[in-house]
Amino acid sequence: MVSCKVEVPVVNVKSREEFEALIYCNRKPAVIRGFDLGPAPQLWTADYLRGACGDTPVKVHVCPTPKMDFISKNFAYKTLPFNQFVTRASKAVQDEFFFEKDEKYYLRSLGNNPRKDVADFSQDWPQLSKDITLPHFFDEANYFSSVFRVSSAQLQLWTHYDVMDNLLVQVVGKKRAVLYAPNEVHNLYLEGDKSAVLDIDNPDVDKYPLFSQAVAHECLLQPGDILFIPALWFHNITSLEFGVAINVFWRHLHKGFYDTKDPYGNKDPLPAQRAIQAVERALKLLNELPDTYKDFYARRLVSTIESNSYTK
Ligand SMILES: O=C(O)CCC(=O)C(=O)O
Repeated sequence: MVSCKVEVPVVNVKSREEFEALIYCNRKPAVIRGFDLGPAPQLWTADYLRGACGDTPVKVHVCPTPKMDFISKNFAYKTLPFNQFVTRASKAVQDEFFFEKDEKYYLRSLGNNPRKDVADFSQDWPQLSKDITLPHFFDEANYFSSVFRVSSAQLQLWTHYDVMDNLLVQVVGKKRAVLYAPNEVHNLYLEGDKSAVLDIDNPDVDKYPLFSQAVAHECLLQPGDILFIPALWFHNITSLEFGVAINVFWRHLHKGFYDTKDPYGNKDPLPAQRAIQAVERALKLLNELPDTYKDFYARRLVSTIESNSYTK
């Protein structure tokens, strides 16, 4: 089976009203082009970033290979002064390194107290936030977080979903984004919120035979572009160049559905968490039975779920 690709549409949007009418109502990814972000895309060179933020310590992911994997955790967290981190992330070969000369670096900003606080770009990075107008195409009461991301060229972030709507504002550098619709979940070999298929362009077909059936929605983000990633859409992101981005997350569901202890904003809605736990308990119970019974009742459960109207 040859995998199928769809291009993510590029839409000219300048206001919340246009976003709602042309994009949000479809609940599908779209690239927004033409929104005025202010001077940041021109201003934020590596030099400027170093000068503006100095040696503030930042905790970053350091990965010996370009494909960063949260399942096998093939990276380490290291703390570096921001200016040194930017120097390393903006070049391909390092003089000083942790693992390999061509290791990759990635910053995903956290709140002041990473266990409790969510990332808020304008509060946490005031030296930079004056340079950019972020799109707030939603009611302020639903705002959740804004995350600052800086990446080495070639770094590829594992395929995952988030539970909130998200505008990924690509400020510096080109980026490739590949997205899969929520109803592809059975083709993606999930472990939690992450797909086990790391190499999406050259997947191991023996291990992941269904993966090629997943329709990939693909786009190439230019500096200044904004990608709308609806909640539950899987995304795999590759920085093609040294990249700086900010994403803005907001709640799409009623506040009461979200886990209040979730500084990253990626915990499943509370009813879904309970449903997942109930299935895990059911599987443990089936383990008490001999294999043939276990197999029969597991299939019966699958057939109950499949015959349920939700999955139609
Ligand atoms: O662009 C990136 O570095 C990652 C974006 C991402 O994973 C997200 O928006 O959830």
